[in-house]
Amino acid sequence: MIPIDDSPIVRDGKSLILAMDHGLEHGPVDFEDVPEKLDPSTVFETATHDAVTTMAVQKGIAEGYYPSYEDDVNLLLKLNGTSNLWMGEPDSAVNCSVDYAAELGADALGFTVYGGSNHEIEMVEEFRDAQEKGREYDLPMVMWSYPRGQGLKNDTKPGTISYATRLALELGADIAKVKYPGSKDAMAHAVQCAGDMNVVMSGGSKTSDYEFLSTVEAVIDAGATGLAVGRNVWQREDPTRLLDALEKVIYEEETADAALEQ
Ligand code: FBP
Repeated sequence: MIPIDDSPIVRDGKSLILAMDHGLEHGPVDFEDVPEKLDPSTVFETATHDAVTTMAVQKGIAEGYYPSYEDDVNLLLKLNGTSNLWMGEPDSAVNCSVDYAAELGADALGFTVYGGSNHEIEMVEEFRDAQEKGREYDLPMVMWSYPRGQGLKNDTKPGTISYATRLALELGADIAKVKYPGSKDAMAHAVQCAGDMNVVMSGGSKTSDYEFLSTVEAVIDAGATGLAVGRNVWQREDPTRLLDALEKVIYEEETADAALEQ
């Protein structure tokens, strides 16, 4: 872990990572109700909101679209990814080098590790190479720490998520991105297991404004430092309204009720 409070992807100790790697991870299905969002520029526009500290994309999207937004958006380059077409044990192909991420203007790196998968050993070795190379560029490393595979059917049990944050700390991540373990207490334990490392919650599939903001409120109360969110923002008709509310809940630590009233 390196000090990241001065990193552009951190604002007042918190982060809101806008994720848009779903076209690879899930396929076009996530865009069925919002076909206009198939154009990555529309999501880069959303990422210019002050609440967003960085946008997470894969290499191809960065190459094609980031040059138009480099003055207004901080780039988090996701170095590995898998499509939903892959039917094997959870794994994630490294598709971008750290050198190339830096060349594209990355402010941070992202890497998925599926702890518990049959491929855990190789994934951790690949993470090692990326993490150590990232240090040469002073680029913070965000680990998508997602235990899954083999016997791990429920990947959001409290013990699993606490293990996910601890695993990220031990392997040298600077921010762990984990799923919500179902309660504020369970999230607080996961945060405790991460020591001084930042922990952010992964957004998940779209829910109502109130339900989502209430979960974010609980996560911030639990000591987490923000969110990495995709669908709950850009699948909305008005992402700006939700980002206005998220800004209040995350950075001003307001309640979901208060944030929605304004
Ligand atoms: P969402 O907020 O839409 O869940 O996005 C966060 C994210 O981690 C994306 O970066 C990624 O594409 C997706 O979730 C992967 O989720 P899963 O592997 O659970 O399908």
